[in-house]
Amino acid sequence: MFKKILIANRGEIALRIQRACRELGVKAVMVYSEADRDAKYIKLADEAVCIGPAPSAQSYLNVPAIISAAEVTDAEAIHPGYGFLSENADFAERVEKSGFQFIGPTPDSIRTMGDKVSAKQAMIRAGVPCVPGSEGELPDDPVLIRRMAKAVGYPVIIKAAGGGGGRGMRVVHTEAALINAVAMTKAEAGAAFGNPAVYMEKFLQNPRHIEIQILADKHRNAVYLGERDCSMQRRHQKILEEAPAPGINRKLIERIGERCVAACKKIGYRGAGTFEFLYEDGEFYFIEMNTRVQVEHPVTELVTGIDVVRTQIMVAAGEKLPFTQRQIEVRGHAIECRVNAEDPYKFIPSPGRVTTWHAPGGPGVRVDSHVYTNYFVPPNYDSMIGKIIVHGDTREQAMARMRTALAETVVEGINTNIPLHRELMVDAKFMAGGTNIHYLEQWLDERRR
Ligand code: MV4
Repeated sequence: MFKKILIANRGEIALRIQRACRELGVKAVMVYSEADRDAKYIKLADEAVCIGPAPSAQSYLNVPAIISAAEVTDAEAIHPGYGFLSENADFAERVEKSGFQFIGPTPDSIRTMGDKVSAKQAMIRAGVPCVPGSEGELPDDPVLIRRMAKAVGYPVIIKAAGGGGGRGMRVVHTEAALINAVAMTKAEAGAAFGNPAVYMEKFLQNPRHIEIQILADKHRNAVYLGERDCSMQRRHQKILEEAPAPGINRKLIERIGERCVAACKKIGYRGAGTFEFLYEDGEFYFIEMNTRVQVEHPVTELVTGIDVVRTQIMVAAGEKLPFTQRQIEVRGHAIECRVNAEDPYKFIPSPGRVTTWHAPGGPGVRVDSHVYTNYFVPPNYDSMIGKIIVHGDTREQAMARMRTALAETVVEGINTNIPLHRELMVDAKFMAGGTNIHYLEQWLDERRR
């Protein structure tokens, strides 16, 4: 096992990784920006190094500063968390070339999955079901593009190879709009991602967003840890996630999970990863793979009892996965509410001093947050300041526990979206389960009227 790990992130995930290090008897080095200097999780670290001013570009995205911090502290490995440099293949490569272990997949895997066209091609080859479409980059010839769209059937969606997570996509409903839409998406993709390549898919109108968590070691062992339902989102920002996904046939999940595991073995994937699928009319369609630990990993941890972050560190150190697929069971139900420092109705960010922080507790309640009374939420970063996660024997019990947890929670001094979660937890359609990716935005529209 490593003696010392550098954590190249901030906030709740930096604290989450630090806790995993402690449990493994590994020393944790934190890097921080000037905006995070006074945070308690920095003081809790074995060592801490300032890597620059508040703006991310000069601190949490500052590769030379992070590598130097690892050098001066004699860290052996770097955990990138999520966001920031976590899916940057060039960063992973620089980390390894500097003699450190990157806690994540190989730069090659990150690069393949970062390009959504090569990711899809890898999945098609590995037998993972994908959304019908161009099976590669679109050609320039408008005749071929029209022919392809006709074969796929309208509506279609044009997506940028360099995009992902909802960036660089355009829905096309008619042949008349097709060629212009392709040109526009290509131009935007070239400007935004430095890669004008686009591809085409059948546009699914009312899918759910279901993702499969996998873990793989350096010895070609891989397992899946069931699925998460992440359909409750607004503008591609998830606000609430749950596991398992309500109402989906377990045998179908097993079949898809096994495909994901086979794909991991085929491409030599290692570390934690997430296969994102759209689920519609009883079918799964792969869309993207994330090569990092995700915000919503705790719901998987609560239903499987497996520590995803601890396992990421163990497999990066070369250890074998300490469990087999047969030993993995999904037990009960877990729900996560993301706590954002923002107006619960207008969604404007609400940074500032937290004058009261009272976290909930009790059976089956977990809070992942770096916040405390008198913590200052800096205006420079994502508005998520923590997560309330609950587990119960059934979905009903999990929802009941979440209602109690949200009722106990007190955050003063800033606005948060907790009132929104309180309303959702008593919404009849959410409570029934199985709402699709459009439900939250529709619900918000109706509430505004
Ligand atoms: C789609 C789709 C419908 N059909 N692809 C948006 C984020 C990116 N990961 C992929 N996205 C979508 N791709 C096809 N072929 C609808 C979406 C989509 C979406 C997907 C997941 C969660 C929320 C979403 C919100 C709007 C659109």
